[in-house]
Amino acid sequence: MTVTHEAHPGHRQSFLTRYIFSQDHKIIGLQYLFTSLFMAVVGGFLAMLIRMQLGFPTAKFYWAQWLFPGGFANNQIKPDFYLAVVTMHGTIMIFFVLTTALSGGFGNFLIPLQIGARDMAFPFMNMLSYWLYPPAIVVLLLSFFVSGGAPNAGWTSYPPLSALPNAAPGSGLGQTLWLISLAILIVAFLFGSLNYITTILQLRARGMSLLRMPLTIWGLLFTAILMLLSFPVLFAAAIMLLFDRLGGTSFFVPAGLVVGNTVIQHAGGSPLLWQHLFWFLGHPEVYVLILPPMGIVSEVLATHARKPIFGYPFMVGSMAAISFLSFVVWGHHMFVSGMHPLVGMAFMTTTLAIAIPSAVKTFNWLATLWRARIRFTTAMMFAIGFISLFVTGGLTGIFLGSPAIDIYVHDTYFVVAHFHFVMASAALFGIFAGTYHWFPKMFGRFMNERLGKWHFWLTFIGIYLTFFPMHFAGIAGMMRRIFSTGLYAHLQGLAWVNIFISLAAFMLGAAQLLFIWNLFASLVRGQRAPANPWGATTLEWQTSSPPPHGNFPGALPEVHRWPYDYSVPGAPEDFIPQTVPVTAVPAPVHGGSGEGPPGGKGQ
Ligand code: HEM
Ligand SMILES: [Cu+2]
Repeated sequence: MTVTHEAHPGHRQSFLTRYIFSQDHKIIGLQYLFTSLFMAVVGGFLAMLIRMQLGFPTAKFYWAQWLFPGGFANNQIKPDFYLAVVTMHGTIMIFFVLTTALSGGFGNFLIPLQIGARDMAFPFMNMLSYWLYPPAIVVLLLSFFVSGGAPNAGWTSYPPLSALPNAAPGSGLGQTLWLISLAILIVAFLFGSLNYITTILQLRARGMSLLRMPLTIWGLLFTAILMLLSFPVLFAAAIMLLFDRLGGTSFFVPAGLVVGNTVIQHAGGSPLLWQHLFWFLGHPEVYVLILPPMGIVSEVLATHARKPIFGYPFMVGSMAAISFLSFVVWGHHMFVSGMHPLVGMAFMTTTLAIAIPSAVKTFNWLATLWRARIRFTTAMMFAIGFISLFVTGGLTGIFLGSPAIDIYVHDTYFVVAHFHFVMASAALFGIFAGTYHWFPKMFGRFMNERLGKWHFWLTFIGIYLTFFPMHFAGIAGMMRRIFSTGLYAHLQGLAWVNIFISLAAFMLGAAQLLFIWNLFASLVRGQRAPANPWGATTLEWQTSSPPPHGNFPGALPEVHRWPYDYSVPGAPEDFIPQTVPVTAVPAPVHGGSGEGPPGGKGQ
């Protein structure tokens, strides 16, 4: 801890304030990352349970019954417990793994380092943000152990299943805990996003103009804005639903609803209102999961291709366009809810418009790779893999965005295939690319590249083998959230497809153990990494690995150029750090170095 740092002078640091209740953004980032990893293991385990049931519906799983006595009967999974597992898997993966790892983990670790600040704008609030996350986890996982068990209503929690405590076993206390857990986590997200936005806008180092910011920072900034504008809507909706369940209000439950033989005492609410409120968050949320990876991948591609990112202003502009559009497309999740066809047309138009900025980004990534001297590091392979997954999943998004097709494949495995490619797997690849790339900065050691390559190929192939056949199962009519294909005549022929998918999923799951092993082994035994092992230009690589408390020893860095001066003709090395004054190296041929993104023929 060599500190000349003004941010919080003269403080003592015990183990408790240094590693547990730390206000250092780097520690908080790592806390978020490791907690997310723990939740990824839980969520991944639930995915394996799902695939066990769908692939081998008649097999008996003795150990699983031992683990979840209430969820199994005669060593076979109970239908309502299956629904609970699907619900918890989706909820955990989206909110407790991807959102927390990307914004909480990478956002915290990278923002101050990449913009040249000592810490976040509000370090105490940052600590509070992290420390709301474990209680949210405890409340969520508690639902497995209360009477009725975990919620059955899916990660989307549609009423009336989520509103009437007697609708299904998990609609009782389990659903209440789900809502409380989400409400706690949303407060954590709001603390975080306020911090990220303020820090990026206010604490940039001298010379770090907006258009000299690394694309990772742009991705995290847009994400934080989306979170700040959309999560309060889910927060409000969750509180309203809690009132419906506990306080006798009727926001979401219609009048005259009959369950069994009883008329439910509710007056005049609308289940559709929940769908609108949920998806007003839900769609931006999937961009919350994909914008940071878009930034991370851009950065990893440029660094390991030793080339400037192609079309930097268009990369920023397309992120802005995607962010804006994400607020006006939510109706594409509700095409079959009885909406007027004209409204459906409007939502279709906005939805398909997203293809334009997405294609701009894809072409720019490919152009960055074009004729590059690519270094095939593990980080680079995951970044390239991201492009593949994003395109594969994005293409089916164009199908689903058209009501005529969506009405047919809605709520089938076609949708499950779509979102596992474009959101789940792509975002995961962003996390992997970022982890292999920044691990040396976080811990001063490399991850093992050999294991990394194995991890990449098994994961990449595993994902295609697992999720691609789901398209066909969906077109053949296999409904999502269905507990067994054996129950319906028209699905009998799909048994072998599901066996295939399950075996692939087990391989995919096992491959992640390689990653976990690599991660922890490298922490203690990894080869030592220097300050700037990849020859990268951005500020975090200009300080030691790991960076000291306060990030930069001595004065804060000063920024003189954009972040992508790779292979500048005439320069002594194939990269020029952002801190190097423009006059210190020959003027680049493509002009513009130091003036933000170059236009001109170099691009
Ligand atoms: C090993 C990797 C994974 C496998 C094998 C897997 C498998 C599955 C399966 C079979 C379903 C049930 C689909 C249904 O019946 O509707 C499902 C649902 C879901 N998965 Fe995954 N998944 C994996 C990873 C992920 C990840 C990383 C995410 C992160 C976003 C994710 C998000 C979801 C969501 C949101 C649902 C919907 C839950 C619901 O219907 O409420 N999955 N997954
Ligand atoms: Cu959407």
